[in-house]
Amino acid sequence: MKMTPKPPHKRAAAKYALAIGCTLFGWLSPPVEAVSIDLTTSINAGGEINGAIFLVDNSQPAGTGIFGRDAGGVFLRIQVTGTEQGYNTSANGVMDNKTGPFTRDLLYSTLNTVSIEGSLYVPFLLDTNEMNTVEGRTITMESLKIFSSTTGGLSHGDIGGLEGDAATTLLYDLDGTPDGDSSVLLDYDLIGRGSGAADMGVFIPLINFAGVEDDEYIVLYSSFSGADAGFEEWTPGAQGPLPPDDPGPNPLPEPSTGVMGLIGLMLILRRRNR
Ligand SMILES: [Ca+2]
Ligand SMILES: [Ca+2]
Ligand SMILES: [Ca+2]
Repeated sequence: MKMTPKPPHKRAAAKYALAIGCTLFGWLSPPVEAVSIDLTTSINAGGEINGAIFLVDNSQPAGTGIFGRDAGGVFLRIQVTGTEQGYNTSANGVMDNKTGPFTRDLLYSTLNTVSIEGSLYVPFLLDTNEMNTVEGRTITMESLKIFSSTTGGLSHGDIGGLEGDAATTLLYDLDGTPDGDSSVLLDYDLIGRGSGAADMGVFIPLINFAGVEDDEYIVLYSSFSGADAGFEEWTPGAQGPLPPDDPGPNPLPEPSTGVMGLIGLMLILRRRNR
């Protein structure tokens, strides 16, 4: 439908009304708090955004082909200097993906679950590769969107195309509600092993995947700022149940409640990814 442009005085009045409306809305509604998790401070750092848990991980070795081998291996590699983005697909030349066998479609049936304090989560691990300098070593994950898709080999060149594809359903959004525009700051070498060790474990509530069929694909889109050096790569995490639901053959001390108590979980993940 073609819109008839408003005369200038009506446009100004409309803008004025919009400004007043926005001000009133700002007074009446609580501000949407952006969450920024800093995983560079210690190996015990962690936090929660829109229900997902983000923790420092030190799984190793994390070299491509070894990283996450027990859980299906690397499914996405992204590499550009500055701002970079990509999502896993078996199509070539998409966004800032590195093409090749390590960027590929991922079937939902191949993913694992872990139990954290009585709730099930789908785990993913990220390994970043950055410059070994004070300024270069950090990288910020600005976006993380996880979709199901009834078709594989998607080749949209922008995130709008991916979101708008009738085959995809958004399951998780780092920038969604209730937390709003959020981010996670990472250090490629927090534990001193560079790109040979993973950097972050991400745990998405299993309930977000409700209704996804085993033969559907899972599409993980992520974008980063402050990127340099080599590629960032994603792999599924290993299967649970894990502490505190299953103490395993080498019981760990009972974790305290809350995210900080989950470091024991990461120790188990590290063991299972060797
Ligand atoms: Ca960097
Ligand atoms: Ca964001
Ligand atoms: Ca990099």
